[in-house]
Order: sequence, then structure tokens, then C-alpha cells
Amino acid sequence: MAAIALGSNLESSFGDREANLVEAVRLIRPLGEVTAVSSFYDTEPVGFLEQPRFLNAALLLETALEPVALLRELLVVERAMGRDRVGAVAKGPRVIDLDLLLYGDVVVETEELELPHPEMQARSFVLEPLAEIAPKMIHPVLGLTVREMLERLRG
Ligand code: PH2
Ligand code: MG
Ligand code: MG
Repeated sequence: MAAIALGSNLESSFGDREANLVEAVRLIRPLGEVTAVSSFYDTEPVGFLEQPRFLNAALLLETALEPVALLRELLVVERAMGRDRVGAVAKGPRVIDLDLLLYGDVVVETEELELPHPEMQARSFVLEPLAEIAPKMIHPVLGLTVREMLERLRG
């Protein structure tokens, strides 16, 4: 079971931020079985502040793809939706951002992929949507559930 974070804060040829998230979910469906999709959360930009508000969500995907293969497919979806990384501001505005958060209890640390996602425990825009659909999913390194990570972040 993989957990994926979705984010958008720009319009695209598909429409507004909501249309972008809906389109991304549609393009992810063929990669396996999407077993849950969270609500969409309107969130304050974090990190790089001078950009529009985000719409964030999370989904759960049951898939036969290995983690790196899944990551590459998510990048294909981002590109298919017009995400342009060349010349883009790091952490800046984007049509769609798809981040692989967790893949069962797999731990990976390579140049291409880090699992669990190294910043997930620090991001409420990731943990809130994920806690809605998978509160008991466990971070295999921290040994905390998603709900516990969110509680720690809120303090
Ligand atoms: N993504 C970022 C940087 N900042 N802020 C919010 N609210 N939502 C995001 O998805 C987001 C962000 C880089 O991926
Ligand atoms: Mg991201
Ligand atoms: Mg990303």
C-alpha cells in the first residue's frame, strides 16, 4: 500500500486547482487500485511564501509497481499535466505535485527516491489529508502512526 500526496496551486489547461487534483487522481487510477482519496484542503503555502494558496490531498494506492517504478509513473503524470521542472522555482508554484510518502514499511535512501518522504512528518498539508484516510498507517522509521505524527506537529 502506497500513500501519495497531491498538491496544486496553479491553473492549467484542465482548469483550476481542484480540476488538477481530479485529473491527477484519474491518471493515477491505472497504476493500481486507488482505495481512498481524501478531501481537498485549501492550505497556506509553506517554505516559499510568495505564491498562491495550495489545494492539497492524499490518496492510497494498492499497486504491483515497485517503489521506483511507481515514482517514475508519478513523474510521467506530472509531466503529462504540464508540470515543467526546468527553470522552475524550487518549492514554487506548480500545476501538480505528486509525492510518494510511504510504501508499506519500505525504507529507501537513494538519490532518486527517499522513503518515507523525508519531510512528511513536518508538513501538516501532508499529514492532515493522510490522517483522514489512513490515521493508523505507520511511519516505518519513526514508529509513529500518521495520527501521532500530526498530533506531535500540532504540539
Ligand atoms: N508544496 C511545496 C512547498 N510548499 N505548501 C503547501 N501548502 N502545499 C504544498 O503542497 C506545498 C507547499 C513543495 O512541494
Ligand atoms: Mg512536494
Ligand atoms: Mg514533488
